[in-house]
Amino acid sequence: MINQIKQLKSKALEQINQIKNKADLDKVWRQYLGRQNGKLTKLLRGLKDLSVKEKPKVGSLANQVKQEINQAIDIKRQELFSSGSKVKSETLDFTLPGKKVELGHLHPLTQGKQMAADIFLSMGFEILEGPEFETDYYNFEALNIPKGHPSRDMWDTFYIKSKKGELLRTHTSPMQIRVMEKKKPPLKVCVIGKCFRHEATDASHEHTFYHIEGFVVDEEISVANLIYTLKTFLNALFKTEVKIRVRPSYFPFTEPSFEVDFACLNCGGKGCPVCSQTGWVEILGAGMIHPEVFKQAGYIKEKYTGFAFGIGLDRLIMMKHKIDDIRLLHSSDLRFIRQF
Ligand code: FA5
Repeated sequence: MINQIKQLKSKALEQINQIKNKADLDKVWRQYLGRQNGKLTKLLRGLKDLSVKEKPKVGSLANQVKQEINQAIDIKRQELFSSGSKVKSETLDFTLPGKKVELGHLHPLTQGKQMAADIFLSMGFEILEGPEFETDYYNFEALNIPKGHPSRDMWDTFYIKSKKGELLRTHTSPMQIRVMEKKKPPLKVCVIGKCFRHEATDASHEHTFYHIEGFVVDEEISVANLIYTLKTFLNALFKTEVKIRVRPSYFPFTEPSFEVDFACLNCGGKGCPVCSQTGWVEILGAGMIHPEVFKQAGYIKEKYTGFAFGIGLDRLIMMKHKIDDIRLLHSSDLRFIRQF
């Protein structure tokens, strides 16, 4: 039996050596080591009939040969599939066309940010961004919104448990104080940045959105300057005379305060989910800067006047592109984004 095993080994190794393709390699493996009819497998099955003395000797030789055949097959397989292989089925066709690399483009909100910045720059504004991670002081207190003030509910946000009471800013208005603390008038500032709110989202409300804050501080600034600035900006952005309406409103940091609505371009004023069936979409809050805000910033009493506004950029972009749900803007859905 020992001779039989040795002969089988040399035959198998010789066969493996001459193999040129994978199919033959599999065939040889089945021929010698196959579970049913493999030649070596069958020999191993006969071990049980040997004497107790012969069994260990023959058994260990047979196992050693099995390993050697397996090893030779593995080496051959690597040889056949390595880069230098001449196997026809595995060669590369370098004449095939390559994979097309798609060019991306800026997200509609980024395009909107850049357009807004360009327009305000052309009107002589300085463009800033400000921190998204704010303190309670700048987001509320310094803007005449003390603890317990009912308007805090409207600007509810995401709070961080810390001694300073940090939070994700609900608007860009904190930048009014931050800038005024550092600079004296005349000021002409535009802040474009992300805001966050603890919001039940719907077609026109998101928990994360952008504000364009503008403020001008000097002597003798009036509501007329505010309305003119807003109309000039909106006409430039939409490249046409836009229809807006100005309503009296309330903000603790402006007096008087206004809200400005846009005639809904999604439904043409007929009523839809975007405009809550009213035909109008609120796009910004504005007003004359409250004396209390000037006081917090350390400005001389009654020397300066100024206006401020906070525009919802996402809603502007919705109007510009007739987008019927604000949530699409942050959805990362390429089918949506590729349209712009
Ligand atoms: C403010 O945040 C004030 N800071 C605006 C302001 C600035 C007033 C300066 C006076 C002076 P308001 O909460 O209304 O105001 O938000 C301003 C605009 O942001 C809204 O008119 C709307 O266009 C947009 N906006 C508000 N909440 C959301 C929301 N959840 N999702 C999308 N846009 C929103």
